[in-house]
Amino acid sequence: MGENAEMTEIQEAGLSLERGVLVRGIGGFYTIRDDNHREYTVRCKKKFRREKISPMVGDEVLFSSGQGEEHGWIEEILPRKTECLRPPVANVTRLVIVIAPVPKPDMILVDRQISRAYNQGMDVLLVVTKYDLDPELPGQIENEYRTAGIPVISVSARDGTGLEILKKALADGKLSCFTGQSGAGKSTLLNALLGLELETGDISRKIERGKNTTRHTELIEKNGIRVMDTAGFNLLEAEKELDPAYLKERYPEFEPYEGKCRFDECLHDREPGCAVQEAADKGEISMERLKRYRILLAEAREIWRERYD
Ligand SMILES: Nc1nc2c(ncn2[C@@H]2O[C@H](COP(=O)(O)OP(=O)(O)OP(=O)(O)O)[C@@H](O)[C@H]2O)c(=O)[nH]1
Ligand SMILES: [Mg+2]
Ligand SMILES: [Zn+2]
Repeated sequence: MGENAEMTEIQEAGLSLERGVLVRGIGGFYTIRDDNHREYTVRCKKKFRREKISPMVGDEVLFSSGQGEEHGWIEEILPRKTECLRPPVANVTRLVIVIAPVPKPDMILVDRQISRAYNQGMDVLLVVTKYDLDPELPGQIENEYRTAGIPVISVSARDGTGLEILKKALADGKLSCFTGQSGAGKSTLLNALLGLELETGDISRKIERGKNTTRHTELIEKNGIRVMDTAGFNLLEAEKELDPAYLKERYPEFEPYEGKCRFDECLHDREPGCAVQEAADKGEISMERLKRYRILLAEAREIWRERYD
């Protein structure tokens, strides 16, 4: 109702609004792409700041395109299907976590991102890249995530391994977001996949400068694929707001054992008679994942205590 009333107001003011998706935002200017792949540079109305909403890459918006030299404005941000703060993106329906042998993968970070993706109702795809450097890593990752039902695709931007398989997996209409550590090879992989010229950088230089090569999120639409490139992580950084009691629900591989632990309230954190622990002991689920789950659980409990006790 409120939205409709506002729409009419805007229409009565004689503005004709167009619809598009926010593909980039730099220095207070946003680039909107319409259905015909035309791009417009616009600014954002102050009312959003008052409402504490900031436009994010991936947002579907209604905008005025501006005239001549005058830039247009974002007038409305349409309701978001999903929302992520790190990286700040909207409407992503598949999180693609890129893992490489170098820099050494931080699997806690990976599990944290998986948990957050599930929390938003996103799909997860693990992409293990730089196959040319280490053909063993994909198998290890696959072992850890098989019982969670999380698909793993192994690729190399260098020699082309797996690129066709990945392309096919991405071309299903979902909005994918590439994330992962800085230097994992996200931009290089997107260049190889889609024939782009995104900036890429040497790992040693990244570490020296402590900086990402990719600094701005970018939404790319090409060959039926909709995908975002984002700046990678350098540190363990995340939103740690999860309720500890719900963390286990983000682990699909625990599901078959729910209700089978001695205690109804079992959080699978070394309680006696824990069916999840037994499953890990028998190798039915990944012990590594369970260990990392307990680290994230301790973290969630800590945050919970700080906030509510
Ligand atoms: N051997 C090998 N090197 C790769 C491959 N893919 C990327 N690289 C190298 O990895 C380094 C980092 O690549 P980028 O694409 O800039 O990494 P990124 O994940 O986009 O990094 P940020 O933008 O900082 O988050 C570059 O030196 C690439 O040449 C690959 O498949 N094999
Ligand atoms: Mg990059
Ligand atoms: Zn248990």
